[in-house]
Amino acid sequence: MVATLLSVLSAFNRNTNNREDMADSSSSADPKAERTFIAVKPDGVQRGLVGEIVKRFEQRGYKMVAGRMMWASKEMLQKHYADLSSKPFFNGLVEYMNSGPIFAMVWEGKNVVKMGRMMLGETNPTNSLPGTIRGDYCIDVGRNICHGSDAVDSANAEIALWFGSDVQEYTLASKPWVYE
Ligand code: DAT
Ligand code: MG
Repeated sequence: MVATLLSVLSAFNRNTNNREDMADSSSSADPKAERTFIAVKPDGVQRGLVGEIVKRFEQRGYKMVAGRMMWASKEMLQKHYADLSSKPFFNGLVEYMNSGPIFAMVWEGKNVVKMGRMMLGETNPTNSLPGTIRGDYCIDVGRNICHGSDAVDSANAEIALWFGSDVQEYTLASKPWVYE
């Protein structure tokens, strides 16, 4: 009985601990492997909404391939928001984003850039429908609790800026139950 249990356990370890077994070899050519950069902003972190935002992406079926609490420097944030540098709200935006730690993530899955934006809601929470993250949890545009990349190219640039290549390649056990 004990021997049987041990052999089952060791087979389980072989199957779950081998990184090559877990790697998704098809990922680079796979449309399901699109990635986006999502961040819970300092107000979202302070308001205890990290878990809620993670939960929504997990529940949808997306796969988190990177996630880290970071307190970004102003230089980093100026790079991240470089295309907004001429806007009157730019300095305030950088101050706000630098006011505390953020929870930065990379999520992977089919159409995740576009779907991630839909899940976040509109930039101005006033225009965000209930059911979206911003529509459910915030009011002012300058406290809109989350960031999501707006296109595949910007997503790839943001992932490189925030995580470099420190992104995990693995297959989620639920994959065949999420994708047909
Ligand atoms: P998004 O975050 O939806 O991609 P964005 O890239 O245009 O929107 O702007 C980045 C952030 O800057 C946004 O999340 C909140 C802030 N912001 C945008 N427009 C603003 C405005 N008119 N006044 C104040 N802050 C603004
Ligand atoms: Mg944007």
